[in-house]
Amino acid sequence: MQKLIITAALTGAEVTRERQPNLPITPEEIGEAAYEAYKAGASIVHVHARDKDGNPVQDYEVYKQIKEEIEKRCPVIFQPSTGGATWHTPEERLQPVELKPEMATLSAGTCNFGADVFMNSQEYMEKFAQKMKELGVKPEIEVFEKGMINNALALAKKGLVDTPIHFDFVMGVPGAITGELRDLLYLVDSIPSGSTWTVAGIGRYELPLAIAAIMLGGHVRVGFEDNIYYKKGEIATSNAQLVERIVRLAKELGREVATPDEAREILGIKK
Ligand code: KMH
Ligand code: ZN
Repeated sequence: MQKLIITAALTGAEVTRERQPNLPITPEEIGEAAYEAYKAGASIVHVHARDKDGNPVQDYEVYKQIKEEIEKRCPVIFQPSTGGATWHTPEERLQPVELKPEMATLSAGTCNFGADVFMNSQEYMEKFAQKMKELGVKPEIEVFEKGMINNALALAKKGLVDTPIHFDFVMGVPGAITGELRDLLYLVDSIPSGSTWTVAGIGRYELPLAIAAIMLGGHVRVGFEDNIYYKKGEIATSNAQLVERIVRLAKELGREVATPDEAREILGIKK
């Protein structure tokens, strides 16, 4: 089995300081959280930018500062979001890709997202994929529903996404696929062999899906974007605390944890 790639989704676009007092918001705080997560065992950090008031933004300049704050601290893979928040325009969402990060997310379809709709038309999926290909950015295909796998395969067929594809199954967003084990098995069974996949279980789904991914040969995403609790009723103290638990579980289950360079090799990212 491949070594386990752990992604820390540090901030997200939706969680507030009111709900999670330890949420990193400024570029310095995100840089420090990335370093702590890296020391704990994360090889990728998935990042959303915020302004000074904590509002989600997709500004090139803020992502540039975050990238610098991370890179001066550690060699973890920087993976900015092109999903942003549901109200961001596609043009805003694409801005961090101009930084030529090693990776970026690429959402592969439209779905309900709580009370909102997360819009990803075919036109814009193709534009995002084209831009990432041009700039040599490895896409992580975000899958919120099974049909999004088909959309990603269509992008690959058109030559806009290279194979093997790396998928992230985001499971448990209200309005999209739930995070039951049967849902995960269905998604894993639906991707071409040779693909890589990680799972981001939302809220209470985070831990059971992570354990399943460790056992099935997938990879794991944890962090405040997806889940703010360590356990029921107990707020997590840091993103690193959530990463540490995955490292402990992986050791118990006999799965080695990948360094950032090992993750690059598994994902086919040239440094
Ligand atoms: N915040 C969500 C609407 C991504 O980062 O690529 C979209 C999202 C996906 O978080
Ligand atoms: Zn995200």
